[in-house]
Amino acid sequence: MSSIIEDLIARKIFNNRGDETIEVDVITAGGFGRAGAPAGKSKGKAEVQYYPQGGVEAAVKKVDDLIAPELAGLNADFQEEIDNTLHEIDGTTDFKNIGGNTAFAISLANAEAAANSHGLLLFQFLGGNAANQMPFPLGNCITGGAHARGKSPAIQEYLALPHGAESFLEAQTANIAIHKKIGDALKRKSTTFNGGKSDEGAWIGNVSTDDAFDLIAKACEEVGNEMDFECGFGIDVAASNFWKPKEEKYVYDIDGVKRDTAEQLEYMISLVDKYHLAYVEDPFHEDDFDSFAELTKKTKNCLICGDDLFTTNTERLNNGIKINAGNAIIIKVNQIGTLTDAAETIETAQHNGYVPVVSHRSGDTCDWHIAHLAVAYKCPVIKTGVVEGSRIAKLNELIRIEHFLGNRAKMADLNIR
Ligand code: 2PG
Ligand code: MG
Repeated sequence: MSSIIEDLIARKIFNNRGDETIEVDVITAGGFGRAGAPAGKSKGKAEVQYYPQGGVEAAVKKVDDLIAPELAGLNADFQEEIDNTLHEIDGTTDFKNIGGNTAFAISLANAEAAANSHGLLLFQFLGGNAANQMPFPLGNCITGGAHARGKSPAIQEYLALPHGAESFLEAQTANIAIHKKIGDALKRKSTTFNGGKSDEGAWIGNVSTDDAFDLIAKACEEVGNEMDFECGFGIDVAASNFWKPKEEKYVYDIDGVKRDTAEQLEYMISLVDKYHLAYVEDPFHEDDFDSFAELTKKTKNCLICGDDLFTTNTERLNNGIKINAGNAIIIKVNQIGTLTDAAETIETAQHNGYVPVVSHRSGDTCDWHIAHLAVAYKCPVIKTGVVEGSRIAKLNELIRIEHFLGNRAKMADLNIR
């Protein structure tokens, strides 16, 4: 039995922000897996707790003293059993005791160890022979909000989505060209632009919200013409971060504008119309399911995606499904803790016609597992930046998967034309 777990080894490493994070190795009789946990900066309040009291060091100790002895002897092939055991050891609903990031690292390392024990790549092990569909890369080009320092748009991310591409490599090539063009345009536009980028590798420009829209719209159009396929784009508004509950207004500081809920809805509709947006994430604060439903009803050919709204949580997703709040969901495994939980959310989404968008975190490592999850679980979109080491690790892994699949690889169906 080559998948029997022999040991778990945990350590403290660092993410791209220089913050401490946990990495876990799972060693089976015939294989090995390793995963490092990411971290969000604009977090949803319904996310699980990342670490127990005492932080990463306490988490490492819990793996050594508590979790490794429990998991040793179990079969890594049975992911659900491993993940259920993590829930049992923790005993809370939000991984307060062992930490959601501890669970994440163990869960992903376990899946990889199982795959490796069978001599398979992770996407093959999880998705079987049917896993041959490549996701479209949704790549952050201009940043604002909680991801920028200094003056910048309130909207957190302006994201390229080259949905006319015929291969992943072609799509990522387009995103790189769009990102480069925007950098050049920012340099021409502003004498104070110094090439600064966010943790995710997106440009930080001291530009108005409208200017940022015009910059990405123009770059996408030019690259679309050059490459001869459609390059759309969208936004992650991350609206919880600039919703002021006392005033009940969304505050767009850089533009000197405040919008109440009705005005925010009208504004989002006008943006979708004006720029033919293909994607809008978190346009309202994380508890406003009703406005999500309104926007979904009033727009066409656009993914209305919940991130902080759903936090990869099946229960929250089901609340949304009841009233058609959104038609897409961000999947961040560390929002919920384990692979089994995230897979259940993906299944619920797909069953109800929601598009699952697998995503990185702004604080991340060179861990590449989400590339495999996107292919294994047939997620049509992956949101993982355009450039920067932690992003490139995942994007290049997708290029490798596509290469490995050869002529069996095909792009996902994404009907947002
Ligand atoms: C988001 C993410 C990733 P964070 O809001 O979608 O871009 O940011 O990881 O900071 O939550
Ligand atoms: Mg988001």
